[in-house]
Amino acid sequence: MTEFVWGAAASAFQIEGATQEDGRGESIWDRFAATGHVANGDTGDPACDHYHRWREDLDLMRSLGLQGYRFSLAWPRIQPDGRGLANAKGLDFYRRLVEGMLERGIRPLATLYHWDLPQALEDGGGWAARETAYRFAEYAELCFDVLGDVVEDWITHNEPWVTSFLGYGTGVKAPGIRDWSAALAASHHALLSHGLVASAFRDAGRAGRIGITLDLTVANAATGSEHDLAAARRLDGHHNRWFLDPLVTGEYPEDMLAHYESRLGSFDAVHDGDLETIRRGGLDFLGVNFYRPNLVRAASEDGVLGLEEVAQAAEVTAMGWPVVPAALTELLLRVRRDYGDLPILITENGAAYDDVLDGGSVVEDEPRVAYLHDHIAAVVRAREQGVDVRGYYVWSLLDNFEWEWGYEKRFGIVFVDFPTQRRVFKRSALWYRDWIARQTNGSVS
Ligand code: IFM
Repeated sequence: MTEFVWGAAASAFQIEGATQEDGRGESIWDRFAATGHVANGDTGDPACDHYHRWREDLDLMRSLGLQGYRFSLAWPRIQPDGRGLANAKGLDFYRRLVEGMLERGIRPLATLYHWDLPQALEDGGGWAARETAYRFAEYAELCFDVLGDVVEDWITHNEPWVTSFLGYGTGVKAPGIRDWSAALAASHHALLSHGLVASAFRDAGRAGRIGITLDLTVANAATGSEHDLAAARRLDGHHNRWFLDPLVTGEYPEDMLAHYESRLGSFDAVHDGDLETIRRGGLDFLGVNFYRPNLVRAASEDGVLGLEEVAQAAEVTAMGWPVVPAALTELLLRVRRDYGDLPILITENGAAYDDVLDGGSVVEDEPRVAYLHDHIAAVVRAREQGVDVRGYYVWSLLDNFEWEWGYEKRFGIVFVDFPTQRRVFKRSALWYRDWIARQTNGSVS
């Protein structure tokens, strides 16, 4: 991972479709969609039908000159019930996919968990149950055994903040549970599972690198009042430090432990040795997903965090997320200042807009071109100031299943006409292709 990699990212559930093929088991997102929690009744089928069209999609990547592709493995394809012997057909699919990348000169970056927990494990408590961390370690070994010779770079979790706090706290994402104590336990078990997997990876002397991807934010206070500043600090603690601190220093942040305990009672998910396991697992690199900063003020109504979001003076994307590229530079500098000189990959960055296929050969998406241009410039500025950023993966290659929003939100640089599955380049894909072509020898200008 010495040269800078320009790539694109996607995840299994969001693009593959074929949810009932070749022995795949049910995931929590299949169940969440089937029980009416996704806009327009959308489900994981057909998504981008990538399970059948992966060759065409890899060809698209090659034609754009992408150097890397971040994809995820669907745990329920590999262990339909989340435990026991591997389903060979599931692993074969990913083996073919990775070999296809290598044949096209595209470097694979594999994520082991991007939110599609086997439903059978959820039935046993999901991430709120400690057992799931051990099942995850078992699943990871199956993946390493079969793909370890062709994949060098591994990510254990994508956005454990979302897995735990949105999946088990606010319940807006699968499995849709609203129990903050369960969410806290889930966050710990996700981190523990990272520690177990990364330590085992190194102890076994496996070749390659292993890290985790966090969705980090810049938490700003709406005013300079003591209460609002404290609210911003809490959001930073909740969203960023709760994950970064144990991974880097082996401790949860004291202020957040005290805060959660004051609101939720004792936090007893942590067993002796867990924090050392998490720290020892450590990071060969840190994956950073960045979309937007948050502006908050203190609010007593929110039972747990005691804060609320305030609108920012910035343009917004189709998700309503403010566009503030300078915050990405600020975030990267902050990570280096507080956590040291970690190799960093920007494993996701991008924006949803209401793109329209109007019969032309290219879908015009100037706002996305501007978003990518300005955020890449923000990464370049951080690099110029010494942050060790080694790659950038645009989210996302294709329009896809945007979780509880279904197919309504389009993040792709390639438009997908879902009824026909036709792929059409957006202007941003061509802009990104040209940007990559202008970078020579892996350098970033
Ligand atoms: O689509 C998601 C992705 O799965 C995880 N990070 C944020 C993206 C946009 O919401």
